[in-house]
Amino acid sequence: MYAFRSVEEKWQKRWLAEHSDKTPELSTSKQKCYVLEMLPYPSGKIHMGHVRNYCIGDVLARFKKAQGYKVLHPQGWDAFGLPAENAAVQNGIAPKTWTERNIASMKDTLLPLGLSYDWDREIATCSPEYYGHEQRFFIEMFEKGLVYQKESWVNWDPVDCTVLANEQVVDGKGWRSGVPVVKKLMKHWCLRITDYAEKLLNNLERLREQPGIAGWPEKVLTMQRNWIGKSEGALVRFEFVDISTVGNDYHDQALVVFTTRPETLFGASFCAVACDHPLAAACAKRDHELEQFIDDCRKTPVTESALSTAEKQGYDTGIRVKNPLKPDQTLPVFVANFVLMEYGTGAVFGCPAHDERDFDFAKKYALPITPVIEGPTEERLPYVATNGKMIHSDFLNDLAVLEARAKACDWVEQHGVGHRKVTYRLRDWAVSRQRYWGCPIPIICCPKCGAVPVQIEDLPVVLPEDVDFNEPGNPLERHPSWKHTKCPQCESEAVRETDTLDTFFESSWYFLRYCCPKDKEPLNKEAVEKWLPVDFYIGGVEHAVLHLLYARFFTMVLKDLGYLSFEEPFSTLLTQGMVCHTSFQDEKGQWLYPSEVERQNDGSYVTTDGKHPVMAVRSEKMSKSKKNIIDPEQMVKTYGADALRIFIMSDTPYDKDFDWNTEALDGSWKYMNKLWRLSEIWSRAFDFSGGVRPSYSSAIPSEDAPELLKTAHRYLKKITRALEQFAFHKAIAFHRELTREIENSSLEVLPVEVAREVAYIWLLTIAPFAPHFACEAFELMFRVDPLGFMSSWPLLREDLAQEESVTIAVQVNGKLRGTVEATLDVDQETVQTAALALEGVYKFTNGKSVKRVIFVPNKLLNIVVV
Ligand code: ANZ
Ligand code: ZN
Repeated sequence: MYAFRSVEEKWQKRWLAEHSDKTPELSTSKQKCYVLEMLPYPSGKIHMGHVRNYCIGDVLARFKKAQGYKVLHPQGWDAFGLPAENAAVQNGIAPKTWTERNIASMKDTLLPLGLSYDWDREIATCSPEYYGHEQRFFIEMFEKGLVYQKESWVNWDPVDCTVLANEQVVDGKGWRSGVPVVKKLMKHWCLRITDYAEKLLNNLERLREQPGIAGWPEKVLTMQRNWIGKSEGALVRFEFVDISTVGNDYHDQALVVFTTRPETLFGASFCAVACDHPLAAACAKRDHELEQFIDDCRKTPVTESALSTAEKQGYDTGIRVKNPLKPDQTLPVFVANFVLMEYGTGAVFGCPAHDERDFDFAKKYALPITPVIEGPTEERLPYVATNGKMIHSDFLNDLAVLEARAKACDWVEQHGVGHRKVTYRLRDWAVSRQRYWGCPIPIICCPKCGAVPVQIEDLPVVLPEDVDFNEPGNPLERHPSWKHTKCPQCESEAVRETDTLDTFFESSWYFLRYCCPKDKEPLNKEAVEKWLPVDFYIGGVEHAVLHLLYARFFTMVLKDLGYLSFEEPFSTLLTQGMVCHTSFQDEKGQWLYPSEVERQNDGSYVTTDGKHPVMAVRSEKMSKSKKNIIDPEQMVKTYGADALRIFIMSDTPYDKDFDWNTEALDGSWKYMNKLWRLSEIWSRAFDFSGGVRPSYSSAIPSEDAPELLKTAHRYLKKITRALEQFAFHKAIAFHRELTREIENSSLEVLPVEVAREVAYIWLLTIAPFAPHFACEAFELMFRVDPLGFMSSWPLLREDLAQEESVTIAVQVNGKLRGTVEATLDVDQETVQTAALALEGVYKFTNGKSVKRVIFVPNKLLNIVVV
């Protein structure tokens, strides 16, 4: 039996003691490879999702290192955040102590996995040595006008007592607390991410796949694009019919709306403003009922997705405006709950015939519905498509929609009633949190000078440790001395800002700090320029907009502040799928841990004491609440790290959801045993002491090469290609095939030189997945210290790797039209693609539709067309 416990411990000790994973010096950025997994929040325990994430990163890091790249592969802790504070409230442990304890225990479960991190570069974002630098960035952004303070309605989480970014509101509920969010007026600090909207959008093009760079998944690019939400349209002025009805509290002669459909102006039948619009506020002063209506609106959720499903509500202010294109038409102005203050101008005109929402609204409030686009006759209203020609629209009549749009824009511009305008859905980033366990915002509020940044030499503004959590709210507010200080400008008594930064601030630049984790300066430009961009960034798709957009924005800002010279921090993004497991419930609907459940012969489940039936509910993402979790620590103890690593990378492509199955893990454990047995047999059969690296049998011409040598090179080629395409599951499947071939070959006839080469390939191709085993077996077979050899990849002899080839006849409707050369056992898809590209075949299939394809493996492909 393979003694994985002692083997894994032995090599982990040596790797640590000898700093095997120390980052090499980089003289140029040639042949560098920066592999990074998203840094974890130190919740206390590693879960299987982490394991999957880190295994992907580790296999890539080890593979690239073996290929001769200089690899940076760091790890750290996203250590600020609410749970630490909650623990302080519930258990009386100081957030710092709680966090440090969790980091220590998580590291204890990470180390046994044999991950090749350079721990010398470890970062914990809650240490002043880290966050002091971001306070400096904050000040520099403040000085550049990228930071401002604003009073506005915010999303307030009543349980966590904190402001949430729009992104942190999911279906109208706080992303952590899960309770409905309310609106609250508050002063807070914002970052002008909207200044970078255009660049954030345009650069997405560069993140697409390019030769040699896999790029970002299309779905993530789309999510970012939608999040930025660029809309091209126009601002249009609607003059008030009677300015005296508006009163003195509103200072414009007109209501300005944003529209993407100015061509529909002739179909306008009302205008509407958001409940926070100044016009609404002005009217509410004189109209108590409206005031009540506005109050009710504020209680309803503020996100767009929540609004799109909420019942449309409006209140007629009594104010009338003129349609600029049709001056005798007057339109009522409503306050409506579906208009967002933060988008466009917070005011719209409604065209019910061509917009769902406006249509519903018009029906409800009995407003006219005038079609201005003639769609296909069978189309009913509202007709939202844009094909068709304009009707009932004066000078726009008979034009196509897009032509009419341009003409309407020209018209409003020429008549001084509006102009073209681009709007973004993206909002500025509200970074203030009324929380203790975060990076203090380095601002001092002076009664004379206002908000004044802390002097750079006074940084870091250190979070005090002597705080109490016996009352709700922010303990920094109540601290007896911390916030009292002097104004750096006029020396008056002043107070510190007690808000701390959103924790996304820390994760927006940590990947840069890994290049120079101990530097006195925030960033060492030379080091950062050499290592960045991150070549492979690996994490969950749940970060597609939040973290990844902020990190891109931060990089652009740091470029503009002179810290670096590139804009995009991550070249290739790998988003891993979730780790799922069956969830179990007993008769009473209580969730049960998999360890409390036993499977019976007939496939049904009972509790382990056999007394109660159990229902297997479904396979879903492992989560504490459903108890469908498997503890990685336990799995490593029972099966070993290598078996777990191989298992979690097997069968399922890395970006697809993975179904946990402990029996299959047992299969990986058996594979480890098989590998070990084979190593022992070989070490007895051959004496490789004459040298380690194979001489690459240059002496053996390919005709004379033994079959097993050819097989080994064939698999080396396949495994290398699979790894390069992140098809980790295929790489493992190929290795299993290679092992089978080796088992089935007779050792007596194998010359030692050939055996050496086969063994070398066999061990090194599994090493990224099972590094402990690879070291142990290498030592056993080659009788040398393996450490130096683990960072090498076997040299491929192309001539030996040639697959046996076949000629496949290609027919169209049964007539021979060409042939395709391919490797033995090639799949149908490959042949078909090649066949359809043949000129002789194209001639007979072009313009026809393929009815059926008949494929006889290794022989024939017949395409039937009509
Ligand atoms: C008139 C119109 C007629 C519109 C029509 C649509 C269809 P996107 O494309 O998502 O940018 N709008 C503008 N500001 C708004 C706000 N603050 N809150 C809610 N809705 C707002 O959407 C732009 C359209 O959304 C604009 O074009 C406006 O309605 C509405 F047949 O103007 B439209
Ligand atoms: Zn002052």
